Amino acid sequence: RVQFKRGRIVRIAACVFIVVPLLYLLFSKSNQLQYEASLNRKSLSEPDKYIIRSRPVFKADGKLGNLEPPLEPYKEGPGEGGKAYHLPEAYRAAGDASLGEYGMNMETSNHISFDRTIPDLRMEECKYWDYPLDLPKASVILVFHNEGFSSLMRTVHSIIKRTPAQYLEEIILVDDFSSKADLDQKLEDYIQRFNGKVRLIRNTEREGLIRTRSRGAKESRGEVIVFLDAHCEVGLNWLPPLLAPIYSDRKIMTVPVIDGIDYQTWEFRSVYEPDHHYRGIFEWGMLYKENELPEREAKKRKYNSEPYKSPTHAGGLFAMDRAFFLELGGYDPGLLVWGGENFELSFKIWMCGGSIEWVPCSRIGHVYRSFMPYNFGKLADRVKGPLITYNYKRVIETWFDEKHKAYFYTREPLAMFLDMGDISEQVALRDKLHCKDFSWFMKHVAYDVYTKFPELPPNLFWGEAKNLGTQKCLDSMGRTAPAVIGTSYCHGSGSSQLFRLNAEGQLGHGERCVDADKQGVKLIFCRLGTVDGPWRFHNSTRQLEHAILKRCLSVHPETNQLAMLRCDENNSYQQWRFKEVRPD
Ligand code: LR7
Ligand code: MN
Repeated sequence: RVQFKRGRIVRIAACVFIVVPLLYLLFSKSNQLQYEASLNRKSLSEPDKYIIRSRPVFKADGKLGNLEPPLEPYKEGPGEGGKAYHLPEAYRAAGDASLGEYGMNMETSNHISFDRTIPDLRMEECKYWDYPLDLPKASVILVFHNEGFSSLMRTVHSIIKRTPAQYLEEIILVDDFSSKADLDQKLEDYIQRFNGKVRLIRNTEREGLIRTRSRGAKESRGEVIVFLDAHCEVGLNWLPPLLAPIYSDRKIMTVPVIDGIDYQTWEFRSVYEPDHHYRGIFEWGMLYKENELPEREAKKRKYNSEPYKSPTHAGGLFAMDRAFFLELGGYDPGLLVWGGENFELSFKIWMCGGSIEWVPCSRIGHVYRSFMPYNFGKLADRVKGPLITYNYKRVIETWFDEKHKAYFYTREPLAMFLDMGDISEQVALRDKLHCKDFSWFMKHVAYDVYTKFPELPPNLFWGEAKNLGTQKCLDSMGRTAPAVIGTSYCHGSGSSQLFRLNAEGQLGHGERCVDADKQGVKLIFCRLGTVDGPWRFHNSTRQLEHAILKRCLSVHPETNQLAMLRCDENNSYQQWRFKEVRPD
C-alpha cells in the first residue's frame, strides 16, 4: 500500500518535475519558432535573399493541387454557368433604362443569382499546382461610386464563395460618395450576414477612384491588398496564385487574367485566344494596350501556366504587399478621379525595385461598361482642360526622361499647354527611393513597346488644317476608324480638327492615321510598328501630296467632300494651311 502510494507520489512528482518542464520547453521552442517566422514576415526591409520561402510546385503525380476546390455543383437558372441571359420581353424597357443609368444592364444582373456558377476558364495545367500553405492573408478592397447593388453584391459573394477563408482577412467596401438609395441602409443591412468579414467605409465627399483606393489600403489590415472593380466575379482558386509570387518576393505586384462579362447579357467569357498570353504596354499618347507575350519572357518559364513579367497593367485588378504599396507612397495623391494611376504605380514599382507579374492561373471576370455613366464631379473643376491628360502629364513629368517625354508631346501636342499641378513631392519620392531611370525601364522591361510603337519622329506641323478654297478645316467628324472624314467650319479648339503631320509623312489624328484611296480619305488604324506615311507637304504650293497615289488632297469643288485629285498648283481647293491651336 505504502509502496503503491509512494509510486503514485513518484509518478506525480515525475509529472511535475519532468513532464511539465519538458512540455514547457517544447512549447516555448515552438513559440520561438513561430515568433521567428512572424519576425521573418515582418522584417520587410531585409534583402529578400535572406528570406527563404517555398514556391508553388507543379505536381507530376497527376493529382489535383493542394488548394484546388471541388467542382461547383451544377445549377440551373438565369445566367448560371456564365451563360448569356436575355431578359423576357416584359423587362426589356426596364433593362434599357438601367443600361442608360449604369452603363450596364442592371435589370439583367438583378435576375441572376448573386451566387451563380461561372465556367472554369483556366488552363488545364492550373489545377495541378501545390501552393505554400502559409501564404499571407489578403484584404480585398472594392471602391465604388454609384454601382448597381446586385453587381456589387455578386462581386462580394463570388469572393466569399471562391476564396479559402484562411487567406481572406476581410473585404473592404469603400463608398466614394454614392447617391443611390439602395447603397445606403440596405447595403449596411445586407452585409451583416457576412459576420464582420465585409466592412463598409464611406467617403464624406467625392474623392475619385484613385484616392479612394489609397484610403482603402490605409484602412485595411491584411498583409496583402487586392484591388478589384466593384463589378467583378472571381474565378475558381483565383487568390492563391496571386499570393504565391508576393510571398516569395514581397516586391512583386500580381495581376490576374481579366475575363469579360457582357454588359447586356452577363455572359462570362474569355476575351483572349486560349493559351495565348498577353501583357500590358502603352502607346505614346499613354493609351493602355496589350501585346502578345514576347518569346524572351515566355521562355524564362518552365510551364506555360506560370506567371510572367509585364511592364504595366490595366489598373483595376491586382494584388500587392500592403506595406510595399505604402512605402511607394500609394498612388500619387495629386492624381484626380480616374486614369493614369495604373502607369504611375507600374513605373514606380519597376523603377524603384519591384516588378509586375501577370498570373495565368488567376482569372477574374469584369463587366466592361458600354459607356462611363458618371462624371468626374467637383474635382474636375480644379483642372483646366481634360482631367485625364492632367493625370498623364503628372506621371510623364515625374517618371519619363526627356527623350520619351518628347514622344508624349508629339503625340499629344496640346498637353504642352496644360496644367499638371505640383509634382515636387513625387520627384522627391523618386529621388529618395533611388529609383532607376526611364531608359532602363524601356530597355529591360518595356522593350516590346518599341516593336509596336516605335520612337516618334517630330511633327512638321500640328493643329488645324485649313483648306484655302473653302476656308474649312479637316475634321474627323467625330467618327471612329475606319471611317471617311471631311471638313467643317474651323472651330480652333483642336479635338476633331487636331491633326499632325510628322517628318516621315504620317498624318495622325489622336491614335489614328489618315490614308486615302481613289474612293476617299479615311481615318484608319495606324499600321503597328510603323510611324511613316504617304503624305508629302510642299511648302511652296501648300499642297499635301499622297506619294503612292501621286495625287493631292483636295476638297472637291462640287461635292464639298474630300477627294484625291490630280495635283494642280493653281487650285486653291488643294491648298492647306496648318495652324497650331491652343486649349480653350
Ligand atoms: O469616381 C469614381 N470613384 C469610384 O470609386 C469613379 C469610379 N469609382 C469606382 C467604380 O465604381 C469602380 O468600382 O472605381 C472602380 C473603377 O471604375 P470603372 O469601373 O468605371 O473603371 P473602368 O473599368 O472603366 O476603368 C479602368 O481604368 C480605370 C482608370 O483609372 C481604373 O484603373 C479601373 O480600375 C480600370 N478597370 C480595369 O482595369 C478593369 C479591367 C480592364 C479595363 C479597362
Ligand atoms: Mn470597371
